[in-house]
Amino acid sequence: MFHLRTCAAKLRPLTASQTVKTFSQNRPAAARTLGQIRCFTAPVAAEPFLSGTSSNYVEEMYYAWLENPKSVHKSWDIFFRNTNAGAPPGTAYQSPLPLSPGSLSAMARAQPLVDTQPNVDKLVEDHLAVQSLIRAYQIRGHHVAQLDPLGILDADLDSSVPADIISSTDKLDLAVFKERLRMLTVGGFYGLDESDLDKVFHLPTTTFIGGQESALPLREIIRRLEMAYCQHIGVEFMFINDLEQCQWIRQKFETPGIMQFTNEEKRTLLARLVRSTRFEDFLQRKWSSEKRFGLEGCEVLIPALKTIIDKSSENGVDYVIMGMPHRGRLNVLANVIRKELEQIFCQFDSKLEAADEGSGDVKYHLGMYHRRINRVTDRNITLSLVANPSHLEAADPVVMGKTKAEQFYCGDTEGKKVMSILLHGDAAFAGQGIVYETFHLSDLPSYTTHGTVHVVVNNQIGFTTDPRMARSSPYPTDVARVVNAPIFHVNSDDPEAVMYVCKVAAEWRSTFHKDVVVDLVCYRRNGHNEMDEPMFTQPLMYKQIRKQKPVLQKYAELLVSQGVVDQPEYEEEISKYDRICEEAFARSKDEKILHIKHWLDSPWPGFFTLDGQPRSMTCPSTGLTEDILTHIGNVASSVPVENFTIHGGLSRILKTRGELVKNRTVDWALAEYMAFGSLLKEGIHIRLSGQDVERGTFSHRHHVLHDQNVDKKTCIPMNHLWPNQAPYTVCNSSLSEYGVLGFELGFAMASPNALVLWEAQFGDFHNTAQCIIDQFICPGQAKWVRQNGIVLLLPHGMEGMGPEHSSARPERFLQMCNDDPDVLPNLEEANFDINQLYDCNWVVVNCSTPGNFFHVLRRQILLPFRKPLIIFTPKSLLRHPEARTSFDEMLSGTHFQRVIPEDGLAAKNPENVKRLLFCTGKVYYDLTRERKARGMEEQVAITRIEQLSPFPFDLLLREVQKYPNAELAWCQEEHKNQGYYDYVKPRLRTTISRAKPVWYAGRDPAAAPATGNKKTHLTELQRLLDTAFDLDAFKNFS
Ligand SMILES: Cc1ncc(C[n+]2csc(CCOP(=O)(O)OP(=O)(O)O)c2C)c(N)n1
Ligand SMILES: [Mg+2]
Repeated sequence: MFHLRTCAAKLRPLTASQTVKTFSQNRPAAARTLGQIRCFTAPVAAEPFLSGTSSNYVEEMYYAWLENPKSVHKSWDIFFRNTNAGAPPGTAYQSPLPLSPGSLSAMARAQPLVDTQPNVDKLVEDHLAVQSLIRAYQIRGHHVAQLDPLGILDADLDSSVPADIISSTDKLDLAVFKERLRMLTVGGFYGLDESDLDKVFHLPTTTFIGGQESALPLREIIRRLEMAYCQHIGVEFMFINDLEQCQWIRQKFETPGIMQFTNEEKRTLLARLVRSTRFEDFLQRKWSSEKRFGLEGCEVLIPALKTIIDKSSENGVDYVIMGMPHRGRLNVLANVIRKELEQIFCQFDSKLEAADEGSGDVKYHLGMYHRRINRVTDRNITLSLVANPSHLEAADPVVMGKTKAEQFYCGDTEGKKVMSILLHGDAAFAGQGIVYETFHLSDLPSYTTHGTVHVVVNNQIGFTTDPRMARSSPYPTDVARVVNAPIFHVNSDDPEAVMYVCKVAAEWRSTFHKDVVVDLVCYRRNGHNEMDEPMFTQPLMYKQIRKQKPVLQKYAELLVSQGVVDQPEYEEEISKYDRICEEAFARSKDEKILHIKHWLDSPWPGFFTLDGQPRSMTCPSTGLTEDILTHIGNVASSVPVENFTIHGGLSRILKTRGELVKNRTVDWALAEYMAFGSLLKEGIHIRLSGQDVERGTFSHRHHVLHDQNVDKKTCIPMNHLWPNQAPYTVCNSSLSEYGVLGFELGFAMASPNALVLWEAQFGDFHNTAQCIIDQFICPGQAKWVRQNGIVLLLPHGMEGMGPEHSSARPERFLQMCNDDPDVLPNLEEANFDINQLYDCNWVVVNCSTPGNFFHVLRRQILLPFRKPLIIFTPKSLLRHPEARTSFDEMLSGTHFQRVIPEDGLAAKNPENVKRLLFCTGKVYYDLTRERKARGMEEQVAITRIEQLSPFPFDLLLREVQKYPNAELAWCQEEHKNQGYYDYVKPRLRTTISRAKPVWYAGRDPAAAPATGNKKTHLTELQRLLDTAFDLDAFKNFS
């Protein structure tokens, strides 16, 4: 009631013309204006009919009237005018004029409600009831739509019909319908009567069912609503908080006769269904006992995707990046991407030899990249299917990231040229959290791809699990509601309905650049794979499926009956495609070698030689000239724009930076600046993404300056370094690791000429992105011959901060390195270090100096190939006065140091050294402090392993040989079962041909990464330092 009172009160102080202007100029401002108007003291109009649910409708009509007084029925026009003019309560309503006759033939039969002496209350209430009814269909019609081709399940897992819908659909026979109407009417929901069915009602502006008509008999209103919302399409959209978008959808589905197809379109659809169906049949005939995760039961997916692509191509898109799971993947490769059939068929040959290095992957995981002409639009189109692991939905953010990158590199700032399509299974879409995380990236400025079309192959089962046991939401697609994406559920046995929603989905994307979901409600004709027996677990469903006529047959019969095609023509289409398959099959037998390179989803033309090799096997110096270092340093310590006020604390930080530059030294933040800034100069785009990366979790970075006086006024000095420099993107991400790391990995796929970095807030948080690390980053090249140069910055270190935030879990990364701990490589080989890098699956480093961090970042790009780089980054070292590097170590000619040897007193007289301690990362500073305090600088040498993997066997052998009388020990601050020990020890032993033991100085094994007690932390640290410098510590073990 409050709502409506407000509405009525709002009417009072405005004249119609004034108000029309205010509201039509700027709708969003209306709320604010109204809020102020409510303060007027004029009494609230107390119209008897203005109550409860009616308020929304009156208000909606009121808005419509404000914009255009003619858009509402005359009676409402008068009412609003009277109310606005200050008519006392109860007198604003006047009997309207009769409707113009002949506007609709049905109306001739209709009883004119509006020209009889009005029972005002009844008249208004009936109109409101009709409006409520219309709205009920718009909101809940999809619950009644006939979505399940099998007719046994309810797509929303609920067989009841919403209480406010008068449905006469198949679910309800006429008797039930009448009873339902009676219940809703007699003193019931709407107060309408069966006799009202022939009365004519005015339609609100929020419906398009009238077409050219502005009023219809109630019977016709219900019929049209049912046609729009309760047939084979279920439209879910009324949760969208945007009137224009809702109107757009209503118009697309309500307009009478809007779903029309030309005969040509129907024939194309049939031909596409023929291909889709016969492809599956062909595979079944030839390889009946092979897993292929066929599409049977959802053959319509192929024409659906093609429709989305055709429509998007028509709207200007020329690059579509797709991600999809197992189901129907081969069919998509064959009939959407148009991979040569023989290349697909030869994959079934178990004797096929792999021509490329790596482990390869099963045929339904491989990616693909293909450029061709779209035959419908005659425009060029590039299609890329991203290779994916078995982990369902894991490829979603990767596809998004790649799409974003392709858009970025071609200057497509609105997503008009490049788009993505993601396919999903019903169980995975509902169950996997990454779907939600990916949706949350969809509208963020640095992550949006300006709309993705999602297609769900909703076969109403996941492996053997019934949806009623697999999800708590009505539909598997409910997750999409969080971003206000419209959801079009459609019965897959109605191919024309499917094509229609696909067209609308593509148009939606190109109109609003927002995500949209097409839910293909279908079935799975076979078991989960072709070997599985579905009757074990879904006996009734599968009995029905056995009876189900294939959609191709149904549609062909329909078109033959309509005279659109004739039977021989249809049969010829089938035999034509069968012949194509047979011929390709014959050719496939000639294929003896599998070139996984032919299945690359992201080729990097120009980066490699024509046969895919690196252009050299060397890496130039990663150093820079003094001028460049100084220039970057100066920009990094200044505000390079006028009239910009920064925070006082930040001024001090910049001043300190400036002093460092004057002294020709860098700290961690400055080293990173130098690396980024110099690469930008060389045309390398840099993208740093992660939670709070702009400032830096530890407040050391400050890559985005914020004006203290003007909201959202920022400055990124890194983008003010050089004329014609490459752009620098630094972006705080959503609080998701899985989604964002996947996204950045995808971004890094697009081009080798970009440094893409993801920083974890603390290193341990990477575990919520473990799937991306395990399935893509670590084995990506081995599985898919695809290189990727993504960099992971993982803050790591035991700082007494408790078990969380301490460990980036180096042991996990090291355990997944592919180098052999027991085999000493040929150290004499030319370019040993580069070859090692080329062979490894990823590079793992823990730099102890800012300078080395600078070099390794630059090396990442200067290498002639790409490998993922894992960097354990420090926390306390960011500000440690000793963790500084002089410009001298960064000048031209300098390199990344895989090992930093001892260079103090111990190195001067190596024969006197009793112990050679190896370590990595920040513990080095604890060790040198302790060594100094104990006066043991001549007895103990400390060598830092900066690049843990690939293991620097060559340099470490040199170190060991230098100190012939020293015993060897590995020292780490991490617990013994964690950190680097298990990785380093066997490799060190291999380096020295197991001639000596390698002792351990560090914390005991533990379940948690660190203690929660600061004092215990310090005690543990002291104990490990004691062991490291107690030259008798290992005597008893010898
Ligand atoms: C993350 C993950 N968990 C479990 C599996 C094992 N698995 C493979 S397919 C499948 C069922 C998928 O059902 P749905 O998403 O509905 O796709 P459908 O097979 O029905 O097309 C499961 C559980 C997997 N591949 N990935
Ligand atoms: Mg399924």
